[in-house]
Amino acid sequence: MERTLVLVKPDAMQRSLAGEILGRLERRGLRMVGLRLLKVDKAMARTHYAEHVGKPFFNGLVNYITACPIIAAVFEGTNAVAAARQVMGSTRPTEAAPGTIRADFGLEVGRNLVHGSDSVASAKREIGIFFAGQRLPSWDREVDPWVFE
Ligand code: D4T
Repeated sequence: MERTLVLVKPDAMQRSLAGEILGRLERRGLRMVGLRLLKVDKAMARTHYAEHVGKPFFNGLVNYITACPIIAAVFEGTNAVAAARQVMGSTRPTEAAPGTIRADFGLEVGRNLVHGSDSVASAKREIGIFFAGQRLPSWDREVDPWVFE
């Protein structure tokens, strides 16, 4: 069982696609274990995108991710890191497979709607940034929602 960090980025928020995006991940079978609406500040953006410091698109990336409130979510499931990225499609929307979020809703790499952690180690680091100090609930104890005790 893995966990991965998902961001619904500003372009998706402004286009009212948050429900669509979270719904696609849910329907795949991934379970939500963390959910936050927040406005990312510059410091948080630089920490999250530390691997891209110095790249030509870095400043644009920071301005983009801090543009308006976004949703940060943690999804859990079998191979959650790969499964979430599969639902999202390739980073460049024009290279993403049809049926993926990025292919279905985007064209520009700088407006690619979503973020998904690229490894279990990245997920751990990124969940630490967006859910610092928060205890995420567990789904270990299954409860049938149709049975009332
Ligand atoms: P994120 O991190 O946003 O999920 O994207 P990926 O994991 O799929 O891709 P990435 O780390 O390589 O890129 C991070 C972020 O930078 C934007 N970007 C990327 C850009 O604006 N121009 C570029 O040339 C590249 C490579 C898009 C995603």
